[in-house]
Parts: sequence; C-alpha cells; structure tokens
Amino acid sequence: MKPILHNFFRSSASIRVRAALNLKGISYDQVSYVLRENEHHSEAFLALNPQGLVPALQLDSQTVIAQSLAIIDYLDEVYPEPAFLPKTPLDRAWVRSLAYSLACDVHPINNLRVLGYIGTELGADDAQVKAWFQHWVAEAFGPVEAMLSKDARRGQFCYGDTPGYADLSLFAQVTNNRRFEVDMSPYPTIQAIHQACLALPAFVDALPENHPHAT
Ligand SMILES: N[C@@H](CCC(=O)N[C@@H](CS)C(=O)NCC(=O)O)C(=O)O
Repeated sequence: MKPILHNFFRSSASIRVRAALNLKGISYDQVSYVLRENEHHSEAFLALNPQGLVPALQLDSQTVIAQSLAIIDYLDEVYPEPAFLPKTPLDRAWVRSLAYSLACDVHPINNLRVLGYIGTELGADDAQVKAWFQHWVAEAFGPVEAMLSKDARRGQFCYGDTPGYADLSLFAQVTNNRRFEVDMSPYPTIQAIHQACLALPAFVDALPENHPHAT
C-alpha cells in the first residue's frame, strides 16, 4: 500500500513532512483532521497515534510513525536520495541545529493547543496571542538569520544548492508566519531561502492552499 499521511492542511509540522515526501518523490495518500474540531482527538486517530498530534505517517495497518522529524529521519534513511543531510558529522550537526531551532524551539510554543490555552485559560485576546506568536518567532529567527547569513556553506538553501533537512522546517515556519503577519523584513537570508523553496514544486505542492482538503 501507499503510505498514508495523517495530517491537516495548515499544520506546519505536516507541511514539513509533505515537502519531504515530495522531495523524495514518494507517492502517498492523505487523511485530514480538522484540528479546531478536535478530529485529531478521535478514538480512531488516537488508536493510530496515541500522541494525538499530526502529522503521522502510516506505512501499513500496524505501523505508524509519529513526530515530523522522526518521519523525516526515517524517510531519509529508507530513501537516501536526494539526501537531506550533509556527509560530515559536523555539517549534519549544523543543519540539525538550524532545523531544531525552528521545529523544537519555535513550533511547540506556538502550536494550536498552546495558543488556545493562553487565549481560553489565561484570557489573552487575539492581539496578545498574535504578539506571543511573533515574539517567539523573533527569538529564533534573529539567531537563525545571523547563523545563515555568515555561513559559507549556505547556497540557495540553508546548506548548499539543494534543499534539505533545515529547509523543510524553515519553509514550514515561514509559511505559518503568514497567518500571524510576522514582519519578515529583518530576515533577508531566510526570505531568500524561502523564495528558493517556492521555486520548487515539492514545496509549492506542500503549501496549505494546495492541499487537497484545504478549506
Ligand atoms: N513535535 C510534533 C508536533 C506536532 C504538532 O504539534 N502538530 C500540531 C499541528 S502543527 C497539532 O497536531 N496540533 C494539535 C493541537 O494543538 O491540539 C511534530 O513535529 O510532529
């Protein structure tokens, strides 16, 4: 069977994985969950992924991988070409450090359930929720911009001229930033890499607006 990606069109962790699958040229089916309607908390989805978060990649009736970075690592191991990671351990660590800054430091605190909690439980209004989102983006984007702008290994993409591990998370986060009107002008290098991604169908097809179940 084709792998099935359980995901949501606007989810940035899902965008990362859709772009990864596309870059590897893997054909997959999709099942969508409307997060605001809590479809990811359904019994059926929790039976597949007890973590109750999208994305999850289902390989067969028994085998489901949760966590976008675990999925991307798996894909890179099983489908080595095109490689997402550089050849040397030090360069791999560099690329991962860029990706983790976005996927592990920004994304979790700007996730739907966190924004929902500060709105509903702590009483933040829409403007405060937006300010929260923008604040945590700036905390990581400033350093990532500085790292990328000075790095000789950067090409059109975070590392060289082919897209890889860090570009997946950069692309997903910049895409998500649009909804919260993040000012991208302080980050010209990140913007240029995002534009380079947008020149490739693998990334364009991963955009929320191009998802077959976008609403
Ligand atoms: N660390 C996880 C994060 C997954 C995650 O938080 N996904 C979000 C969508 S981007 C989600 O399912 N949110 C549901 C919720 O917040 O209730 C990963 O990278 O896969």
